[in-house]
Amino acid sequence: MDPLRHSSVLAGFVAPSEIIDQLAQHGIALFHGIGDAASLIDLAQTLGVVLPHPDSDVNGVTLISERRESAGALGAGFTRASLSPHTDRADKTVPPPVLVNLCLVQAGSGGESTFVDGVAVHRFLVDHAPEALRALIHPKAVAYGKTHVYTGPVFEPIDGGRRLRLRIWPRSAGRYSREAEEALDELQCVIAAQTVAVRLEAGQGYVIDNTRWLHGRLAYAGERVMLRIAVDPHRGVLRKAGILDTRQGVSWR
Ligand SMILES: O=C(O)CCC(=O)C(=O)O
Ligand SMILES: [Fe+2]
Repeated sequence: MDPLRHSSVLAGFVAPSEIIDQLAQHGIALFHGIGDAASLIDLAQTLGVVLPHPDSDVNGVTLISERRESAGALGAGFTRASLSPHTDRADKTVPPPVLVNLCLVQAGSGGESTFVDGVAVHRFLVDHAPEALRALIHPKAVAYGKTHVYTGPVFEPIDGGRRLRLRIWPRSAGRYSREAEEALDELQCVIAAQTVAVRLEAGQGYVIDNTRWLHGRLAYAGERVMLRIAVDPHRGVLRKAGILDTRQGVSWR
């Protein structure tokens, strides 16, 4: 699928009141008009229940800026390096269904946010690399995590195959089956081809269905501050936006 298919949704920033409709159509919404953490919390609470995160403050807000110089084993979180498109907390039994990210300070150069529609990646693999997809859908395709290890598929078809749950982490953070390892080159090519970069300015941000869309950022120079809140959406929002109802492990449909 042509990544430009999403160019309209990824080119336009909507008001916070329009986010749920955008999510319903695309599984992603870029927004503008949020100036601080308190307003971001308000927005997150209209969408659902704020989820705690090991890196967040007591309100569930994680401040993303340069905290260390070099990338650790898990990639480039909290550095100025690029972060490849990924699923947040892919090692969890239930990764956060929705992410709300706001740009507070944009870098002088670089720092663009990157997005990849997992549905488009999946469709491409179905059409052009079915064997790679088979390996990635296998119940033992990948193991992520150190203490609570997730072992399972990278692409998880659910709801009778009509919906997908993605779990994609930086390559070095997973241990893969031999077949899945072989499929990763193909997967990374497709992800690269489908990646769209968007420069957010202060006060702009995005809401994504973390089970469908991958997100990342390009490397940057200078100061840059993002805020992130993970959300378990209210049922009404799930229904309207078509996001997976992870509380039951299946979608609402
Ligand atoms: O810096 C960003 O824009 C996103 C960071 C991110 O996705 C993460 O740390 O998981
Ligand atoms: Fe992330």
